[in-house]
Amino acid sequence: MAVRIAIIGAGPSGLAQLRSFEALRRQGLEVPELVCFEKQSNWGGLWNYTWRTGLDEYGEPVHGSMYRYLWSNGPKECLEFADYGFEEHFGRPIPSYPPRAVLHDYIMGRVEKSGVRPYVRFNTVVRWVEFDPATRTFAVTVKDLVKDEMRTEKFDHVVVASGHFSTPNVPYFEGVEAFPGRVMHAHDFRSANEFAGKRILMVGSSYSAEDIATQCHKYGAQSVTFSYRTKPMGFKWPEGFSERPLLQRLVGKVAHFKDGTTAEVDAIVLCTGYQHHFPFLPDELRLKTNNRLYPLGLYKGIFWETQPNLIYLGMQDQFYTFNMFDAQAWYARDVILGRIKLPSAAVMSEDIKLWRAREEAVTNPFEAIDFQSAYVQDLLSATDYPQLDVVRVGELFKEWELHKKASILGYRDHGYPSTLTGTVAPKHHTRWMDAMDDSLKAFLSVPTAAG
Ligand code: FAD
Ligand code: NA7
Repeated sequence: MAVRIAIIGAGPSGLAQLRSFEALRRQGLEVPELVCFEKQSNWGGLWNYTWRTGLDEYGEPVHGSMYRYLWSNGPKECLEFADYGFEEHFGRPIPSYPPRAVLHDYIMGRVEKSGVRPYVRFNTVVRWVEFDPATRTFAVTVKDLVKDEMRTEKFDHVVVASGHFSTPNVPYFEGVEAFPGRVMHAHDFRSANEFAGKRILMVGSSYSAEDIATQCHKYGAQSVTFSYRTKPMGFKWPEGFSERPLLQRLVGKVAHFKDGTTAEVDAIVLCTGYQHHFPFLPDELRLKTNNRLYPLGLYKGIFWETQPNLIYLGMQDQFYTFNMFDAQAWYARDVILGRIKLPSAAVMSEDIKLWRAREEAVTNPFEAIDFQSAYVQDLLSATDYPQLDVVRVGELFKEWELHKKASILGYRDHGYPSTLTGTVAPKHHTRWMDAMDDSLKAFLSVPTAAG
């Protein structure tokens, strides 16, 4: 019987896994049987924007956390696939910080051309996975949401590519239940328009807080008050922004902070991160971690230590995204095919400890970038994934950090060279702060002489 592989999720990570096998099939090699289960009606994962929040049309939790007017928060040159560049996809160089629809088009372009769509069973949610030590197979129970039918199938390997920025982490703050305005988590944020003219409190001090706040500012929010638990972000914020220590309680519309200061606010957005949430996995197979660069329990950040036929993709905190998922998927593919042999349990355990110690020694964002660059390079050096200049990508990430530090509203106006072609990205026709239309058409339109 052919080896069967279940892939859970058709976002960038799951698609990387499909693409990795397709690359071999194109070389005329035999590959295992692939079945990718995707609960949404289309692929793209978080990049497949949905207006829905809460539950979807089938009563399933909505996966999407992306919002309207979302623009890439890192240079596209840092996430470029080594086997499918932006210039190849768009037929010309494009600016470095595309809006969501443009990145979505790019991700989709590669898989549409690969012809892997028939492997994906859409509208099919994975409900449960169980490992049988006697047969060394996984029983995967899924629900076809359209037919409203459950069924169970056997697989030799399971690839968990279900993402980890979807199930919100929602802390409680005293008095929040009586707050007389909108309270939401970033997961449910869709449109900045509703906050025009409002005074917003953002709890959290990471990417979501920074990006949702600057976006609300762009679309007319009156003021933004951030509340941090560990440390402030420290960017040069525009007028009307302030950073305060942790929120202690709410009294009516007034927020009280740890330093004794207060602020009256009209709405609250909890930018307090996400949970690694796998309701379809039993305890002995389930990754339990916070959002970090090197979660424990995964050899090479991929293989479940106690049952390596269970594979996790994209579970790390992410500087690198699409090309890191590729690096992981190519490595996982080669292990599945026996091209790479996994070492003994003791060696795997030691290796995990070493990487974790390296991660724990990281003290600043530059070192964090170096750490993830080293991790990606380690994976790439073992497979035939096309040449990716990880050293250069790392340098670009550092330039990006400096550009953010210099101007949090202006960093997206910079252009960087592609590490594949060397072409420096052209400037966008409109500064990010003035670019209100985030459509693919507007982004790719050639500016008029007047424009
Ligand atoms: P996801 O994209 O989350 O895809 C997981 C897929 O699994 C989904 O399609 C989901 O429907 C499916 N799934 C989940 N559970 C099940 C189940 N039980 N059964 C079947 N299917 C299931 N990255 C960047 O590179 N640049 C950015 O600008 C950027 N911005 C971001 C902004 C936001 C608000 C967020 C939340 C993330 C952002 N990211 C960004 C990071 C993002 O994590 C990655 O770009 C990428 O989407 C991760 O891919 P993934 O396939 O691992 O997970
Ligand atoms: P992150 O990057 O995981 O950050 C979560 C933030 O939430 C971080 O600042 C945390 O503070 C904060 N947090 C978590 N729990 C609490 C509580 N209980 N109280 C106060 N603050 C809290 O998630 P993001 O959503 O910002 O980013 C996720 C992805 O979305 C990212 O890849 C982006 O590209 C888009 P801490 O620093 O731990 O004290």
